[in-house]
Amino acid sequence: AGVKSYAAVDLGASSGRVIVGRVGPDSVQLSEAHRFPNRPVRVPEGLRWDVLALYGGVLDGLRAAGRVDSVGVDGWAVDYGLLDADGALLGNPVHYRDARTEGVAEKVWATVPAAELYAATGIQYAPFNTLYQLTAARSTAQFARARRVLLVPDLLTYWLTGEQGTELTNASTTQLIDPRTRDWSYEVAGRLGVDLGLFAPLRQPGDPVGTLRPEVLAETGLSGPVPVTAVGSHDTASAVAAVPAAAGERFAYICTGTWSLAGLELPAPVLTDESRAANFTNELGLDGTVRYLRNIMGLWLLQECVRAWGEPDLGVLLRQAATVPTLRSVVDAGDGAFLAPGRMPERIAQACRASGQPVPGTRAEITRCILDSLALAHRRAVLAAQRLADHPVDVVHLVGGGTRNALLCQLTADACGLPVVAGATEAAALGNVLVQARAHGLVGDLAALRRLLTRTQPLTRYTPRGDTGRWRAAEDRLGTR
Ligand code: ADP
Ligand code: LRH
Repeated sequence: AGVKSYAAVDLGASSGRVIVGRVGPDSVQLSEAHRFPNRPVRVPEGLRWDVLALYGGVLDGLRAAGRVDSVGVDGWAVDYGLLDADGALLGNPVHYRDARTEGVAEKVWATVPAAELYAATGIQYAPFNTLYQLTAARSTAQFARARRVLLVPDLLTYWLTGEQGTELTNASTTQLIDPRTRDWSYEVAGRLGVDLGLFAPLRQPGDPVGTLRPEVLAETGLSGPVPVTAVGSHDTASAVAAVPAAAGERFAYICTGTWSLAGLELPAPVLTDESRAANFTNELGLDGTVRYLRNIMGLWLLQECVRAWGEPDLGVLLRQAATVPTLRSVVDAGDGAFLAPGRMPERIAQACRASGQPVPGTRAEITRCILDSLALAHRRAVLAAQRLADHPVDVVHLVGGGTRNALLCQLTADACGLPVVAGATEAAALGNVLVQARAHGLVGDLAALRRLLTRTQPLTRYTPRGDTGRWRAAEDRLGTR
């Protein structure tokens, strides 16, 4: 009794999924209705998302999910589709790993210096921030016809409901939002000639969006009305909402999937120049919180190697990697040089050679190098965030697909010298579901939501082993300390 069902559409860079969450006063249960690959496609004009295939996957997922009380959509950040005056999509959304933004930031900084941009938006430099993508797009014929910009989760929400909006947590990744006012940065947009009228009005997680269109009901076999609710539509915002932190716990989090997003939840942004130099970002979270974090290349490094090797079994690979000695060689997993797809094993070997370390030869050695490097980057980010925000922590929460990698969890505990609590694996979907449940009156504030998680979610604890001195020495080897 009192149990309701919510469908979370969660679009990750490596797969999309529709997950049904059943939420009661003292229970949360997730079940996967459908998972589908998210395969970018390279066409002559560059790297594109196959957004129609993703939408097809969403419809299949809703059909498999069956009757639900509401639907919410989250996905990866920064990317968008352009609509013409009729509301029709103008071409496939450009992938954030596409090369079109090379050298664009420097042009933007000639008008608004990087330091001013950071002070105004709190967003770290990444070549793919929406601001730089829009700047790169400006001279194209496609952009000339564009009347609307919809971020990817907002685009799918539009197709499901016919309603257009710009959800705030994901809007913060455009680098056009002021994290203090949590509204558009009219000044930055004005100075850079960005037409904010291209964006649909802002909406907040928990806002009602509308209902599934009749055509969507017909295609999925659902009977209406089915409400659609805005969630933290940035997948990382939803994932951080689902960090199972205990009341009063001083915690850092790391969302480990295609990316590792490592940092803190803060009540206010940190906009100092030191923070900018350390490349920390201030993305917006639920209920007035700030996600103060650093982007680390993440399991992308491993995904790309596995792809290059013809998709060998991941479990076997990780077991072999566990037998390779720790910290033989490490690369800087924060290095933007690893952003583009292709030839990853060679690029990793080359980085080890260039820094005078043993060159990993076997697949197991390369895998181990990646996991050690990720753990080391996690350590750097967790230490730096505490210092820059003057916010000490006692525990690190790991969430996302990487929690299924026990070696990575243990190495992260070892490197940070802190206990690691791993879970939930599908954190973004969980946060998505719980924000919908909350909008429908089933859960209280963020703290209540997390209390529910600590009581109901399976968590695994990792205790740090040995001496963090070895990890400090590895940082020195890389020159990244
Ligand atoms: P995203 O949301 O960015 O698509 P996920 O959070 O789904 O990413 O995480 C995907 C990653 O999780 C994969 O790259 C892989 O390294 C890891 N992973 C998935 N399944 C397993 C598994 N069975 N064992 C170890 N690692 C896994
Ligand atoms: C993770 C993520 C991350 C962004 C990146 C583009 O899926 O949303 O938070 O920085 O994709």
